[in-house]
Amino acid sequence: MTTRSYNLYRYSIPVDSQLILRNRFLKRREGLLVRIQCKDSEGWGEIAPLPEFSEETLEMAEKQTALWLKKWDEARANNEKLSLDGLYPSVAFGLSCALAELKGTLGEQGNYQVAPLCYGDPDELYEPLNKMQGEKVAKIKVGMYEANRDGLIADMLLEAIPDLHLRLDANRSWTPAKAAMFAKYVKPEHRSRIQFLEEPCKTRDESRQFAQETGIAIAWDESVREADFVVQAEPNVAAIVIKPTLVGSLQKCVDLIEQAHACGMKAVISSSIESSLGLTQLARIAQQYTPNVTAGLDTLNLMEHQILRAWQGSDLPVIDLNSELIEEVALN
Ligand code: OSB
Ligand code: MG
Repeated sequence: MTTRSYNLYRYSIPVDSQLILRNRFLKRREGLLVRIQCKDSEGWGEIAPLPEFSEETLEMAEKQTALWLKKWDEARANNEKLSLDGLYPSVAFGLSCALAELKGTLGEQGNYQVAPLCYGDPDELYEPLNKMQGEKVAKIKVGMYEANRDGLIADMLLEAIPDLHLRLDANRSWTPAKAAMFAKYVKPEHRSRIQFLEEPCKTRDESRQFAQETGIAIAWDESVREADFVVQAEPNVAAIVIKPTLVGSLQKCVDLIEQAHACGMKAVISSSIESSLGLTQLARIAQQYTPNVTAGLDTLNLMEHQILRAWQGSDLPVIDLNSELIEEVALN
């Protein structure tokens, strides 16, 4: 009989998420870390529902995780597998990562080259862009200020840095008129260097229309998580954005990636503001399944600490299980 064991921890670390989550404040990022062990191997996973994005709360996720772990332990007698079907996305994702580490199916190597994020001041981009090797790609959150200002900034950057490619993210904030205003300020000869603009408008049809009228490629992000979404090749749709914490198990993410590739689209692994533990796993997933695509994982610096594992090249302090910011969850 094999021996299985597990632990569950809850973390809470200060975060400045205002810029990413727009008007939705989040002062601390809270989540769960799960460790499972079997014989000599162990695996870790992060389960961190993102308030306002995830449907499950941390409490719901914690209860479900505790129950799953108990059943997983009970299944050890006959070395049974336990399905992840029906679990909340954050729970399925975290547990699937822990299982993948345990089984050794998640590669060690990560793709730590991320698209630097800019929230308003384009000058912030010059330094990280200068350090980038290979593809020079940055991401700007748009739709927070005037659409013409967003257009001017994008155009200016594309003009100033001739080998720059941009990703933009409007999070469905524009009316068709505002989206058109943005496009008006981006010179036609610069538009092909916009890799994609995530979800410009409130509806998918408005976004499609925008792309068709402006020649600016778009990407689906919020749409990917909607029940009626199917991955399909469409004119002007360059990519789908995959946020595993909001999507579900690693297998479900891999299925989406494969569907995107089969349609000739990019799949971009993206952060839901996980701690460095989850974020480094996302970098490994990106390396393994989307090796030639720069991932959207530039969110570590919103946090004051890293947890257990360090992001390559980051000098943010790393806290361990002895920290008062991490607490073991009592399970029975
Ligand atoms: O709008 O894509 C978003 C992070 C958390 C919640 C929503 C979003 C994000 C990001 C992550 O933008 C960074 C990225 O995708 O590059
Ligand atoms: Mg987005």
